[in-house]
Amino acid sequence: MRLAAERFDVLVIGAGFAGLHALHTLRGMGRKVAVLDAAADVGGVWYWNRYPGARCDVESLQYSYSFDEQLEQEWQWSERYAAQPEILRYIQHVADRFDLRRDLRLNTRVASAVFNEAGEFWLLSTEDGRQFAAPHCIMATGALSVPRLPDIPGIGDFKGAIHHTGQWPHEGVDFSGQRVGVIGTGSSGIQAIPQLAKQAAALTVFQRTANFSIPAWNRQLGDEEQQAFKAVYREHRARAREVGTLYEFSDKGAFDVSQAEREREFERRWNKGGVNFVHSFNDLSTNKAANDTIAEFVRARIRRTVKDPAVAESLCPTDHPLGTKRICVDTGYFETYNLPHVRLVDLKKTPIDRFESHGVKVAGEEIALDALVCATGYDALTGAVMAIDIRGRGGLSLRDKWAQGPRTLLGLMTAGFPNLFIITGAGSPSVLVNMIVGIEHHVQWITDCLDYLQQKSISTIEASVPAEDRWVEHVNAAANRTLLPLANSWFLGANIPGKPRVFMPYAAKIGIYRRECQAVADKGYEGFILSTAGAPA
Ligand code: NA7
Repeated sequence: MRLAAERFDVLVIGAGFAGLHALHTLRGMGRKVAVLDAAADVGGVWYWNRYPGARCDVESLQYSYSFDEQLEQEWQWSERYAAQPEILRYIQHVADRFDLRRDLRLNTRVASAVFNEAGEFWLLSTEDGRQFAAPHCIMATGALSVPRLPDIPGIGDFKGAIHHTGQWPHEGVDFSGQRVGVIGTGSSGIQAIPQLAKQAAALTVFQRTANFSIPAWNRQLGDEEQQAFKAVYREHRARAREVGTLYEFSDKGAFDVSQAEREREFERRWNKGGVNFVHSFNDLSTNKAANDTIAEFVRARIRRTVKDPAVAESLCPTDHPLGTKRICVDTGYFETYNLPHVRLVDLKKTPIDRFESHGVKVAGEEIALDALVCATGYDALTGAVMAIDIRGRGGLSLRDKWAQGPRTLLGLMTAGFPNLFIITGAGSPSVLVNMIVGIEHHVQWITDCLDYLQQKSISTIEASVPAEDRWVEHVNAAANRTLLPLANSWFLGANIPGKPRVFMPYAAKIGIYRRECQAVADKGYEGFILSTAGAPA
């Protein structure tokens, strides 16, 4: 059979942290790889998310690759939490340092991926009509990479500029003198709002759900502090493989201590800043009464910070336990509402009637706007995988298979789709842990697996249905042991109308998950069907 397609050993879709690491590792194994990405450069979400204030909420020294000790030592981070331009520079540096660019196919959007059963290869077709073929395909498409615009009546009539935080113009946007509206108060909105308020003449925030946010207390990273961390980088990395991000984990429950002691602990951690706050006690994510204590601490902080009591009340989250929507980390978010030109519209009290050509109508009032920022989030975890028309055995469509929610084995593969691997997808810890730790683990597992297949002359590997069913149940059970399913969050797909409500990430510690993945591999990929060329699966 003659193929017009370019042929490779492995195709990787996505040139973010996951795709580049997969390329580097596979190249080291002597595989011929191409990495396809719709963007014009590497970086994944860090390529697209250029909104003012975009910053990682995992500390820089941890939000970085661990696979190369020299890279780890030589790269200098400037801040405790790196801003988007610095993270993008880092990943561009990695691409250059390891000469990865020659295997990238940028400006290449994959439209379909079809498994050819007779030839046992994946055939990828791009939107501009090119084709690529390889026996193995890795989805490094990101968990938060398909932006979602709100479907609000009349929004198409609005004549001002509309910008989604996840598709920000590369040249930046000057809002000076403008009346700006922001929809969305998740991580992106909470980071962008204080920055937008610095420029806009008037800023109106349209809030559907009030969110918990912890101050970052971001600062410059001193040389000494950085060197001290780097001196024991191996120990830090080993620990991160167990726990994801290095927080101060408590061995006490919230009610093991007196109320005064509890408050002191919250206070101490609040003053240090960041997500560490959420780990003040070991039962905050499982015991609602314990969670109420930390939630009330944050609400008291909001009331203390925001001068207008009615605005403060609207900003106090009351409809979900703290941490059940992704916790936000901010710089001056709540303080922004004390500025005279910043207004909060609480959509729970006054919903948007409709957009009009020059603004928006809310409970009969017209609010004039020159520009609108949509910080309205993503079709999380499954969006990017399902954006591609993926066909497995017998022409089975992944979109059909996942119509009632994603089904995977270990988050890494899905039954009926041989040799198709997913990095940090649904059914793996994914967005619940430091993404780079998750990515490095998945790349290791997948590349070890490819090595094994080659050694044993196995041509296809795929999840078996019973093992997949057991894993889906296991993932559900893990979520149900926590408070996580209590919020209408994107973890559950609740932000997308019509998306089935299934808790998608695996809520166990990454150390536990790693051992589960390793045990499967050690038992010759138990739960997977392995077959040799031509043999029926
Ligand atoms: P998120 O966390 O999904 O936040 C989106 C926000 O937009 C959230 O406040 C939503 O309210 C709001 N939203 C979405 N649609 C609407 C409509 N139609 N009307 C009003 N408000 C709406 O996305 P982010 O980009 O902030 O963060 C995503 C992750 O990226 C973040 O956790 C980091 O990991 C990086 P809702 O809560 O659904 O009521």
